[in-house]
Amino acid sequence: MLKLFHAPRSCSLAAHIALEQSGLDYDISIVDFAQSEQRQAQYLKVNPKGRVPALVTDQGVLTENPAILMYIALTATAAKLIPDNPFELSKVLSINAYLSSTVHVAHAHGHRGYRWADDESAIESMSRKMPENMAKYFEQIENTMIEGPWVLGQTYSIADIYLFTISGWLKADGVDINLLPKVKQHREKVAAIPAVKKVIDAQ
Ligand SMILES: N[C@@H](CCC(=O)N[C@@H](CS)C(=O)NCC(=O)O)C(=O)O
Repeated sequence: MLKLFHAPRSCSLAAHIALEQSGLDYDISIVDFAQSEQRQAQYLKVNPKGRVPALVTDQGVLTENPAILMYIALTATAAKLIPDNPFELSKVLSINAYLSSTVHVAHAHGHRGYRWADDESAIESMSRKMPENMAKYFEQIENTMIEGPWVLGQTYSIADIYLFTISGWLKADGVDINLLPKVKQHREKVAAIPAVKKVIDAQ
């Protein structure tokens, strides 16, 4: 059985939703950030990066959201979480790479600037710029990445799951979602999916 190492309200929500929608058998193991469990030896044996998500499979451990989401989608073909068409599938990868490498990193500058700098004023400066960067990147998403109603138009995919997860941080990041009508509508539509509701309620 698959086992997801997950921290509530973190980016590992995406893998939790994908697992719930996949129909695969899975188990959740909570990593308690309040106790810094992600940095303790027991968890570092699972994921030496000290981050969630980590997905334990019968072939080994997978880390990184885009890889985990793709694994779930490719394993649970009946759930149709990725398109068959190569161009459309590559668009899913493109959006998920953008979310992971650009948007998530910009968000992390808000509270985890110590990853990139030691200097207090540099950390403070990164944190100050975070809302502006998140607003800029989400404007790109609003204008170029949501065909509507789903990211790929009529085809729901793991790009919707990942976008939903990261757009859930906008309020706390100081970005007004009302200025992003497509993103807002997308959030509402994903949130209404019963499997998503179930996962959110469980958080
Ligand atoms: N590139 C990684 C980022 C994972 C990541 O940064 N996860 C955060 C939660 S959203 C984390 O585990 N933070 C714990 C920490 O920094 O100590 C991915 O997409 O999976």
